[in-house]
Order: sequence, then C-alpha cells, then structure tokens
Amino acid sequence: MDDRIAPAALPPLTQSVEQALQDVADFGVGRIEGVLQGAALARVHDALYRAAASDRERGWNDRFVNDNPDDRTNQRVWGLLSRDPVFSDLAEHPFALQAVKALLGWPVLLSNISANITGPGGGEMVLHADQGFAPLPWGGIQGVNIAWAIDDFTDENGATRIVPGSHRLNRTPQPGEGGETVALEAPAGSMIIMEGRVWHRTGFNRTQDRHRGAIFAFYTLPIYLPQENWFLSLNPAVRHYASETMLQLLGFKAGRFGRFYGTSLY
Ligand SMILES: O=C(O)CCC(=O)C(=O)O
Repeated sequence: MDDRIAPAALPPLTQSVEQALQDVADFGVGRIEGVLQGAALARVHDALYRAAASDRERGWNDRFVNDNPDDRTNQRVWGLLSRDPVFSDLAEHPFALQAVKALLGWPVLLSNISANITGPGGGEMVLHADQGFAPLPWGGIQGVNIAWAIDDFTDENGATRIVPGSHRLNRTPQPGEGGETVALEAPAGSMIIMEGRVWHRTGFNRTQDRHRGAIFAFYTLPIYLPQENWFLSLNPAVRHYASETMLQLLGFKAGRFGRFYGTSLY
C-alpha cells in the first residue's frame, strides 16, 4: 500500500466543526458527535424507519451501484427529501453547510440524500471513492459526503469503513485493490464528514438483531449533474416551500452554470 496512506487509525470524535475539518485534511474524514440529540434525533429516526417500512411493503428496494449484489438484507431508502421535511433540515443543517462550504466553496449542488440501513448479515459494499464519476486526474475535492448516524455506528453493525489517508492518493481504487479499512464508529446523532476522494464502503453487519441507519447527503461542485434528478423525482411541495438555500442546492436557482434566459439573477 502506498505510504501516503496514514496508519489505519482515526482521529477521536470531536464536537467542533473546525477540528473535524482538520481531521478531513489529515485523514479524509472527521466525526462530530452529538449534533442531533433527543427529540430531534428521534424525529429523524422515526421518519427514516417509517419510510423504510413503507418501501419494504411495496417492494421499493432498488439497489445502488457498488452494493453487494447478493445481499438482500441492507435497505436503501431513496428520495428522502420527498418523504419528510425533516430530511430537508438535515441537508441544510448549519454544520453540514459549514463543512461543505469550507471544502467545496459555494454554490454547490446537493447530488443526493438517501439512506442505507444495514441489517443482520448485511454484506459489504465495493470499496470506492464517492467522486469516482469525475474524470481523472482529479483537481482536488469534487464532492463531500455528510453521513448522519441515525443509530450507533459500530464495528459489528456495519459502520462505514474507510481507508484513512486514501484521499491523498487522489484516485479511485482499482477493481480488487484493497487497503486496511477502519470502522467509523460513532454514537447515534453524529455527523461524519467524508471528502469525495476517501476510499470507503459499507461494513459487514455481523450482528444477529441490530440495524444501522445512516443518511448520506452528498454535495458536489455545481459542474456535475446530480445523482438524483430532482426535476423528475422531487415532490413539488418541497420546491414550493424550499428555502433560498435549498433552491440553490437543488439547482432551481440560476448561477454561473444553469442560467435562466442568459441571466444568473433568478
Ligand atoms: O452504507 C455505508 O456505510 C456507505 C455507503 C456508501 O459508501 C455509498 O452509498 O456510497
């Protein structure tokens, strides 16, 4: 393994966005604990598991690229913005936006916000970097994933695993290429910042009876087409009631790209 990759260790959890951003620079990831607490965390937890149960009843369980093809236990929950307004609150959370602005600048686009709930026996994902869609050589960070731990993230229940320092390689892993991964353990309510180049995957859920709910809000530079086609999939009510920030994140405001009849003033 390349010696630019740090020893397989993580910085401690922090309560400061500034420290977490320093950890992102050093390790490719930073973990902030206690961002969602009490009733606020319970509200997100309930909304997520309600949407997941509804999708299961209807057989709406599309898998994602890089998911383990044989796994029928983990569940993706898509289109969160249209499921409950509490997910818009997460996408616009001040800590998330502070981190995203520090790493990508502004404006950015929200590429996707979805959940991955691991279940007992749930398989690992393929090791990947989230900005793998961007042509090489990468000119630095093109995207930032903000992961929200809705349940405790533990080594046993499939916490996301990363290769610390792999962001410095500035490329995707080759097929089959490994690296020592470490579980991003974090209590429920933590916000985890992963820059787009760091290699990671869903962990294997080795428990008999525990789920790991995680929400991933992925933001990119505004030159990339979002993973989710908001113009097709978004419930119109979300746009109708959206804040100016959310309109920007979803690409409904004209800017340097995506002009409106030539102007960027809309
Ligand atoms: O489920 C996880 O822990 C990681 C998910 C992930 O890496 C992805 O969706 O790209």
